Amino acid sequence: MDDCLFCKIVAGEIPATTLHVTERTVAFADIEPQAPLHALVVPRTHVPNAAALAAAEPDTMAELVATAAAVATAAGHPDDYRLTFNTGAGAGQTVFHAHLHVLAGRDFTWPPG
Ligand code: DGP
Repeated sequence: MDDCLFCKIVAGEIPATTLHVTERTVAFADIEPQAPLHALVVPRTHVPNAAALAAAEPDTMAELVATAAAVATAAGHPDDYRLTFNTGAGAGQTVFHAHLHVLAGRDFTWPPG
């Protein structure tokens, strides 16, 4: 998609700190980290949110979660990390290309803010 920030990162047109790549996913460091590890895992194809990804490409959704686990493990957090999909502006989604937040390296509270 021409005007999508994360499509441009996937294409290498906007720089990002890449952490892990697979056939269908790219993981890179979040520009506004909320934890010592804060990565975003995105599908290479443009879909607006997690539900759309699960409907269109269920295998890619599974790969997204596997990539998130690999990123957390590589950062030294194989057992304790938080995965988050913000879906919709009211839930805090600001970039409308599906992305999985991977957060680790500090204690987390529940419920989230
Ligand atoms: P969300 O609010 O769930 O849509 O998350 C979007 C995330 O994207 C947010 O944590 C900040 C991050 N972000 C925004 N712009 C950029 C950017 O240009 N580069 C990187 N690496 N992350 C970005």
